[in-house]
Amino acid sequence: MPTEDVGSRLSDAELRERAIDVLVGNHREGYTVPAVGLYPFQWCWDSGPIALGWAAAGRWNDAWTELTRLMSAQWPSGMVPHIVFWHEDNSYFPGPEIWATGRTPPSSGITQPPLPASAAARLFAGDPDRERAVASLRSLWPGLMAWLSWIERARKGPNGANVIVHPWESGMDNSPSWDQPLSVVPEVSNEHIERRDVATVSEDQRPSQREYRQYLGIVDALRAAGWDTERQPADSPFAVEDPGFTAIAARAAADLASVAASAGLDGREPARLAESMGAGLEALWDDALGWYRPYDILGRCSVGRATSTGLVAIWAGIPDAHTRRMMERVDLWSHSLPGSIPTAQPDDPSFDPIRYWRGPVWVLVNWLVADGLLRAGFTERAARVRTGTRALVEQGFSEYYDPRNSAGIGGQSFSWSAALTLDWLTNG
Ligand code: 9WN
Repeated sequence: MPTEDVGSRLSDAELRERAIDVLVGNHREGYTVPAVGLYPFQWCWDSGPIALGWAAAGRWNDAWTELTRLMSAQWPSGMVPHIVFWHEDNSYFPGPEIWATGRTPPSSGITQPPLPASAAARLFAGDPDRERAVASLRSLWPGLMAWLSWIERARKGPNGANVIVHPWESGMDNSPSWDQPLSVVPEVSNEHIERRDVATVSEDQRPSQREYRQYLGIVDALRAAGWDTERQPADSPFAVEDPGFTAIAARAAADLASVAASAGLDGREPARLAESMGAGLEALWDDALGWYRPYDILGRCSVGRATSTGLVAIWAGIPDAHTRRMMERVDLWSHSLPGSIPTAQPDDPSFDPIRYWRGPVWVLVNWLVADGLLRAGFTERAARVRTGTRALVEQGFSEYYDPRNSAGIGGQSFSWSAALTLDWLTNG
């Protein structure tokens, strides 16, 4: 992200200062909220990028603490919840009383992609204090491994890819990829739901009311089944093998395997998991479409078109031919949509340039794709994604951006947009 990029208005130092201000503003005791007001708790996969942001800011203790705090909410099965309700705050719905998981600390009862495991490996490799690095990784290791083993054990689908039991588990909540499996999900039984998100963000940028009622319908079903994290794919009316989740799990396992030996740990089990999850991911490749597609277990078919959940497979390390085919399609999109990578296919009827995961550009998706491209040697393409992302974040660290005009929309002062900018500014 060099300063001389065409269209750059802010210097690296100014951008850096602004990004640190966002993280500082969102920092709580030992963890960082994604956005004040909109998301007032600790979110699972957000903690990964946020930890990298603290490290890039030179605040290594905060970086490690972000991860240890999250992992301290892990369930006995190994599942790491997608939200940890560290304190009371009624500005978010559904809160702990709806989840009613009976856990201390109160948490949701579903997970999110295990990006924090990759963050732990990155912190370990970069921390200048080697003693702290070894001690921190060694103390996180059993929990991280238990999480990945639980994913392999309790969330392996018929194709060998990883199963999500709620769209929230993908992190890409209202992606058009979930439309078909969600179409048969019953809505929540009670009449009234108290959405708070629309108090902060315009309704046309958020999931629809019907989707929300179905999200809560799934929560109802899982709660009624007693939050048994060993059998959620059977308990949920929504069970889908997700390429994005699988890619992040496979890369997490590979990242842990790659640092194990230097911390005196055994890398054989994470290496085995990486191979198994990577094979599951490849099983989701759709050669006719030229994209990775989710598989709906209940409907017994592949679903969705070209969306971000298939594209982030690049982060895992995939065959070059698959990367090339997906990026050729992305190139076509960028003729009409200059604001970098939209999260859904622009010529699909489901595309909506401002509605959350149905079109807008997200910094995390760009970061995952750019990193995967760089590691696979697609240097020029990776640089293009970064340059496009810089132009966006210079306007402010929004939750997402309209790909037609690059306007920052959704929540503002959003943690991972700031954190990943810091990571790019610091680590190139
Ligand atoms: C539900 C916190 C989270 C992200 C998700 C994003 C959004 C929550 C919501 O915010 O989801 O988990 O209430 O919409 O979709 O990726 O982790 O930033």
